[in-house]
Parts: sequence; C-alpha cells; structure tokens
Amino acid sequence: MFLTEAHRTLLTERTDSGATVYALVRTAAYTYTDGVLLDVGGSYIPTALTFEFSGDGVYTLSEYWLPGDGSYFAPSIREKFPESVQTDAISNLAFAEELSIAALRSAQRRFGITDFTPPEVTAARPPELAVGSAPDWAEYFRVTDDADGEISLENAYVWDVMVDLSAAGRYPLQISVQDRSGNQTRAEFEIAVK
Ligand SMILES: [Ca+2]
Repeated sequence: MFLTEAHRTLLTERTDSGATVYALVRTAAYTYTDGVLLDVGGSYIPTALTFEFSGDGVYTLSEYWLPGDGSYFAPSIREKFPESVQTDAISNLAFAEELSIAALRSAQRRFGITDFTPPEVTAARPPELAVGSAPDWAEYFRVTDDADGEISLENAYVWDVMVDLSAAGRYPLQISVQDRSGNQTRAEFEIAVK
C-alpha cells in the first residue's frame, strides 16, 4: 500500500501572531499488484491549517480544521473560509480533478510507471437502438490503450441508467475506464433510441 497526498493552497491569511492556510487536500491510497495500479481509497477535503508564530522562524500548528459532514459541509465552510475562496472550496471540480491526477502521478513515480496516457473509448458502430432492444454494449464501444492495447468493456464501468430502451429519445451514456497504470478516462456518448 502506498499512501500519498496532493494539495492546492487557495489562500494564506497572515496575522501578527501567525497564519491560516486554506487548502484543498487530496489523499489517496494505491496498491500495485501484477503490474496493475489501483486506487483503493482516499479523500478530497477542504482544510484550514492555523499556525502560531512562536519566534525564531518557528511556526506551530495550532488548529487542523476539517468541515462538517453531510448537510453541515457547505455551511461549515462558509463559516470558516474567507468569502473569496468559499466557492472553490465547496464545488470546484477542476481542482478535484487536478489533485487526483497529482496524487496519481506521485504513485506512478513511486512504482516506476511511465504510461501517463489514459485509454480511449470509441463507438464501434453508430449508437442507435430500436425501442425494446437489449443491447450488449461491448458491440457498440471499444476501449484501446497506448500501452495495454485493447481493454475489454467488462473492465469498464458503463453508466447507462439514463438510457430508456422502452421509449424513443436521445439519452446520455457514460463509460469510465482505466488502464493498468491507473490513468482514467470518462467518455460520454448519446444513445439514440428509435
Ligand atoms: Ca495508457
């Protein structure tokens, strides 16, 4: 098991007696078995660290603040974080993505992995279905990777709950997949039911 961390500082507020650092912190745990890097857990959480300046350049951590759970999450951040960084702390998915990749890169470095290119998902045939059909998505989509070659759709997560095969319409379908090196792709398609 390899544990790693990536963070992004949103704001540092200094006072006469110390400083508070408002940051987004991503932790992640990986296993690397038989050449397969797997993300086996972690967290992504806004954090406020307060340091007291005690002279001679020494800062002591006086508070490690974490937001409340569930419905307390956003209100607790609005109470603690300065207004200018509240939105980024609560809902900026771009930072979540950036920090996930940073954590992944550190695990890849740790295990000497050099494949940083995620797999590609392509439509093998036009995603058009007849009302009432029962599709095998493996006939419709192909996953290929620069290092792994062809990846079976069985190793991908096909999110098709929005596709209503009982009624004509156009519906979104997502496919998430990762290669052996832990690089992830999420591809979106539109399924036409006629
Ligand atoms: Ca790859």
